[in-house]
Amino acid sequence: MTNLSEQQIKFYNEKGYVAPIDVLSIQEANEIREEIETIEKKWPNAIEGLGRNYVHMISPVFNNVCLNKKILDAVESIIGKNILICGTTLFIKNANEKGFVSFHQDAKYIGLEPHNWVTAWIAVTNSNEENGCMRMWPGSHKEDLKNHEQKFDEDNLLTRGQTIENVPIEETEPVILKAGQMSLHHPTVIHGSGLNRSNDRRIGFVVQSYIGSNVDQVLGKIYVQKARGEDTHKFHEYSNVPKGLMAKEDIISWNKAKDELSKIFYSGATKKGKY
Ligand SMILES: O=C(O)CCC(=O)C(=O)O
Repeated sequence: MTNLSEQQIKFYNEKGYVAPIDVLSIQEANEIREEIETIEKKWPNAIEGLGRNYVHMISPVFNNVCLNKKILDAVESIIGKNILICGTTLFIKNANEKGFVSFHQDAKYIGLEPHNWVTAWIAVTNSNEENGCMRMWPGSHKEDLKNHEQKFDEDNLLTRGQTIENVPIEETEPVILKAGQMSLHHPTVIHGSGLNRSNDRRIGFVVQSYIGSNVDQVLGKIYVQKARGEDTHKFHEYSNVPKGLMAKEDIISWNKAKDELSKIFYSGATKKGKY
């Protein structure tokens, strides 16, 4: 078993995240990057904007990562044995672009209740302070949801540019990962990330999120896949398991799932962003 150790669970409970956790080999991480770059070449723009979501529905490579035993063992230590995959997102920061992620709490606009869920950020490339790794405000998950300003900045990788103001950077901790490692973070921990100042891309494949089977979606409809255990509550419809890379029938289901997700992301918002 590769469950989290007692020490790692204590760290997560105290800080709202835990890292680094070794889950993939460098070859497996490179295979994900190759899959991304193959899609980008053959289907330009397909995995940009809203298309960066639910990519496990159109590629067996991404889907298999979501079902990785080491990842699921670690996730089980936090949310228990009945685990569903409710979404995936590619967070890509290209070299020489101005992408950043403002400080926010995932639970603010995502509609997943109760908070028996955890986000797995899997490093496809190294992720460090130079290329804009995530920074966590340790212990912030113990507080209530904060006010977020909806800024819709052009370079913000978040849907609405949702921003918690006045986070003391000096109190935040960088989540430094090598390709193939992952971090797990809590639905209410305050986190964000800065610019990529390196000459290469920074890529995170993010399972957003693994949810316990007792977690409902209160803002709309999501498509899930069973990862482990039993679906005790049967709240959600199931997504397809991809038949191949960009298979025709998978693309139809993918488009439907992304449209529903967009309704959740912009529920109550005055306008839509590019994701
Ligand atoms: O990739 C990033 O820099 C931020 C990702 C993020 O906010 C998340 O996974 O919740």
